[in-house]
Amino acid sequence: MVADDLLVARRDGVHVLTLNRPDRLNALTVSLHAALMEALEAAETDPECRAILLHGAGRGFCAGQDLTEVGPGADLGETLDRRFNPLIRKLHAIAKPVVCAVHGVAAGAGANLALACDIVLAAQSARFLQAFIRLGLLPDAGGTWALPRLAGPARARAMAMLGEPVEAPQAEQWGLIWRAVPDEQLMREAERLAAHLATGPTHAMGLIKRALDAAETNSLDQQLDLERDLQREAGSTPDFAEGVRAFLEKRPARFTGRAS
Ligand code: T3D
Repeated sequence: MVADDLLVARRDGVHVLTLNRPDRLNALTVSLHAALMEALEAAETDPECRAILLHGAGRGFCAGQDLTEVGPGADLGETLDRRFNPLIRKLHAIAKPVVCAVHGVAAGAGANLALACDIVLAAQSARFLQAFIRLGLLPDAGGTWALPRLAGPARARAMAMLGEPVEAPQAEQWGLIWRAVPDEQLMREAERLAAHLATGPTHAMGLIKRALDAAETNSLDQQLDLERDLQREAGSTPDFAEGVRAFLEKRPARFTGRAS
């Protein structure tokens, strides 16, 4: 593994992960995949880590799969099975909020990597590009799942079939991302947001992720039952007790993020 492909900084409860192959627009290699997965697993198990911030070094977020590592004859299904799919599953399963800060271009699986994060901020000049069709491919890394859910089926089809860039303000308007912010404010905003999330009731945030993901396939009845079960769990945390106490005492809550 080339360790410098991914920079990891830990501060104030936040693990900041920086994709660091700027000369290749942070395209994902086998080595970068391994480093990213390792860093996410470390963040997941570190009790001090209460939020993750993902972004890219250089002039763009990520150009997707490194195309020098795949080519005609390669079994693309295997690359997905071994690398992209576990990565996307991990981002959904990790019981901590993941913020993504996108600047420049997020292309191919790089765009869908961003869309798998919980809260996506983008610089106003950033663009999201389902570049796959230019290669004769369909969106992967969860793209065909996320795009219709976030932006709606009509936009998903056009994005996938035309492969045209979607500018960040448009992405915000469509609901693909949380917010587009002035370029010079992106990292400050993303760090502020991650730091804020890191002081929140972390266990409840993990439960929110579970509930919202399950809602994609559950009936209303199933979802109501799930909310009951998860709310019972949230209601047994010290953070719920603290939240109520803080409300009654008219002061900000001091959450620990702990489950018990
Ligand atoms: O199983 C599987 O593996 C299938 C999985 C597929 C997942 C995918 O992600 S498929 C989609 C892969 N990504 C792309 O098709 C995007 C390719 N890149 C581009 O179309 C353009 O680079 C961008 C539109 C993203 C940005 O354009 P621009 O003009 O701002 O930058 P550039 O000059 O094209 O790129 C800068 C350098 O990065 C350049 O290298 P050079 O010429 O300076 O030596 C370029 O070759 C390199 N680069 C950019 N993207 C990739 C890349 N190198 C390898 N792989 C890339 N994906």
